[in-house]
Amino acid sequence: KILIIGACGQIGTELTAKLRETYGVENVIASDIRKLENDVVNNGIFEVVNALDFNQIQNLVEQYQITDVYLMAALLSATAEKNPAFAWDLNMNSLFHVLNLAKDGKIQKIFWPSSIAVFGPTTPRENTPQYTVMEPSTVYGISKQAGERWCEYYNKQYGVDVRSIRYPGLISWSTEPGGGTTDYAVDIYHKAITDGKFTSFLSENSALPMMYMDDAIKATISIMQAPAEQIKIRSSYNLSAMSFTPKEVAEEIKKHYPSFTIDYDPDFRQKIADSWPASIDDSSAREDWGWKNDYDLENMTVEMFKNLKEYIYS
Ligand code: VAH
Repeated sequence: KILIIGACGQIGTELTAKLRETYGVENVIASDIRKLENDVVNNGIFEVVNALDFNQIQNLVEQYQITDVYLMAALLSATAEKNPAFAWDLNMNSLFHVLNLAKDGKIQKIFWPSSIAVFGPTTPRENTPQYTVMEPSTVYGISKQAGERWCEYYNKQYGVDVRSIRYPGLISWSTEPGGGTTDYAVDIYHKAITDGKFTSFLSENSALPMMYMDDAIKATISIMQAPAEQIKIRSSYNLSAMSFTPKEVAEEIKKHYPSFTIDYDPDFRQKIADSWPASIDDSSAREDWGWKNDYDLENMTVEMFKNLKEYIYS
């Protein structure tokens, strides 16, 4: 049985739907601090849980005889800069709670999301390798970097089966991002349909690694399904699909909406973006557990507009 913590978030929402489809509604317990009126809450088992409350999590694990936990509760990069102490508390202590449950033999397997934010201004920016300089300069990046170290430590010292991916910016038509630096790349598709124009909070040539949500969910489930011996890296795997700038995604959008226009008004998030890689080398994930992306900028853009028009703006 599976427990998802942070099931109502940007990734959690789509992950919950896919896990229910894959393993059966009765085998997936969704939880979040908020009980929203949405599919996560209405289409299966849902519990309110605070990811910082160890006893609440432990009780759920015992009540439902949970084996696998997906810990998706976190503060993202832009929000974390505004609330460093809380970001550190939430991002680290929720991880310790789950790692300790596994150490005590109460659960078997953990998925924990890391991010390209573990890299920093001193990291080689192009085709960033799996192993390289890592000096993150954001609170979010520091928490993800520290979390990776703890995951590897619990694996090596206590045999905890924890698996992790360094997600790039994620783009979905059905879920909204919640306070990240890559959020513009979702908003731009909505604004292309509703306004025909968009103001980007990143400058025109800010290249960042990105991925369509379907690929991210596929990677998450596939790393969890792989035999344990294939998961050779127990900190976190680089994962990549595409890389683009605001200008490049705008050009792609113009193929569908020729009159679409973009302008640029960078804010504090520009500095965060400038500290991150522009593109990622994910050959370890491809070799170790067979990762392969289905979407690039072109076919993602087709899917985004098709689904947004059919389901959101119909
Ligand atoms: C953020 N989307 O912008 C997240 C992500 C690639 C960065 O972790 O904070």
